[in-house]
Amino acid sequence: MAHDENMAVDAEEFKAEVLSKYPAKVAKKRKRQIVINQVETGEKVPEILANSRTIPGILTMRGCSYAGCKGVVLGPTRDILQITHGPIGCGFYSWATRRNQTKPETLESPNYMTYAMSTDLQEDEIIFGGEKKLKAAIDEAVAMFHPKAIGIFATCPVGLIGDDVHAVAREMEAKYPDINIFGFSCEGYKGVSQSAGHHVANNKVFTDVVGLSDKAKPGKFRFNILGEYNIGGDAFEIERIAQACGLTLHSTFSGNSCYEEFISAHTVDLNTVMCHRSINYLAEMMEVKYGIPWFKINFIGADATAKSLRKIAAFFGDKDLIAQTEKVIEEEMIEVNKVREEVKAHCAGKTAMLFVGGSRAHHYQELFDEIGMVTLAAGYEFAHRDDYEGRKVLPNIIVDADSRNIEELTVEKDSTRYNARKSEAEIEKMKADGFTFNDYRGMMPEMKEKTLIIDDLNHYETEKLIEKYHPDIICAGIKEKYVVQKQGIPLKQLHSYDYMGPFAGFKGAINFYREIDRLVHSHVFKMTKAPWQESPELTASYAWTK
Ligand code: CFM
Repeated sequence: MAHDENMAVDAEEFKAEVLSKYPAKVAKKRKRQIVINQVETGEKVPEILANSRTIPGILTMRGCSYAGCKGVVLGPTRDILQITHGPIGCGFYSWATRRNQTKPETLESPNYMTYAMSTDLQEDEIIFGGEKKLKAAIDEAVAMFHPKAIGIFATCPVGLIGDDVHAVAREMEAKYPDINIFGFSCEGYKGVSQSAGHHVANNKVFTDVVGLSDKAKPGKFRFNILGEYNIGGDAFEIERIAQACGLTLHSTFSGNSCYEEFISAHTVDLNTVMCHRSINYLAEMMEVKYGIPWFKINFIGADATAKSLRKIAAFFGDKDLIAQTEKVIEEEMIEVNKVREEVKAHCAGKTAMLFVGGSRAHHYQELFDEIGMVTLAAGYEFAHRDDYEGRKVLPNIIVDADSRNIEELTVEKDSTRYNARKSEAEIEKMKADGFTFNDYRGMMPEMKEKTLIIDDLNHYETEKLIEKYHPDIICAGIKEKYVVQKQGIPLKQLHSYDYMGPFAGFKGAINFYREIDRLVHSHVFKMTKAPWQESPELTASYAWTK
């Protein structure tokens, strides 16, 4: 269906119809989570209810706090040995499914990402306590690998039975003084989604890891990328581009990363933030303690990549760096433009919907834009209001009990190592010239009027969206994939990228254009028929009536 027809489906009508099927209390809450976009002067957009508890009984797309901490923020680090303290399922299902990749320096360099390490808690430990088993697991891990660092991740039952992962970490660190051992209180039930786990992870990495070594990597223009997790090789492509421009990427949190890079990450002159949701805390805390400025960048989309590179070069303000950056962009864009035009000719006017995590539902709209496709609806699973409406709403966000559950650290200037990378006068001058720091505009100001923005989408609403709008493609995750495809619409996983990648940077954009071209022109999805559609055999009723 062409996008004009799609747009003709009235968003208000859609919303009213969906809400009419809910019980009154549920409808009252969902009403604030389903918003019709409108952008007024000063990028003012409607308020959305976000980061609040999922209503019981609704099939949410969300994950848990443990997933956000262990799976997301720490998971992609290859040489922090990570032990899941909990039942085996938690460790197993967070093992390699996200497709985050890594490249150890040598064949002998440690890489624990290929292992799923867990204390495999059983009923016995649930009753009598699991700390002994955790200590034994650490002994075993040290005997086998002698790692530089060990992270312990608490799961739901560990919190419920009261095992103290921090006390165990302290005790085992005393036993093995050359190993940095730290625990994360990321019990799955903390907060309302994986977002809580991001915060827990940020806090611990900040207090127990960053700042332990002042050994800086050599280089003139040294920076970190926070919130890039090397799914499908994204970080490799970004590293390639950064190097070509003449930048020194000190550490990425945490795609293709290692412990040594984390402990000295405070030695750089700039923090750039890719996924604002998962790691803005670390950027803020590093600025307060060490004086490192930060701003938001985005390497999803070729134009966004070019814009981000230009901003980084402008920050350092070096003539040669700026010239080299322009040269790289010019060279890379030749192939990008060629493929873009070719794909755009087939895809322009087609429609997409994106419902992903806490940043990709926004970032990937850039890529669709570049090939002329229209985003009809989008939403995050677990982002906060600032990711939708922009950081300008931060002072107005009400902190509820679920968020208060997560520790908010009080951070102060480091007495010896604080060093403002730019003077206040320099920063003010840059701002006057239009440069922004500590920024994120959010998703809504960049979306079209009347598009639907839906927080914490569920299965029922997904089916309704398909029925009403017939999008040409939906981007979401594995839990949605087959429900959508069985209805004849292709679904691209934007968490794991299915079996592909990279999608970041210039080469990634080319990969994405081609993949979307293939998907929206494949008829196979429309040919699938569920068996009961062709020969209904069984009918059932929940109630016996005479
Ligand atoms: Fe950030 Fe992510 Fe995302 Fe995220 Fe995630 Fe992910 Fe995601 Mo899946 S850190 S918020 S918790 S960009 S795992 S790499 S794809 S939901 S949109």
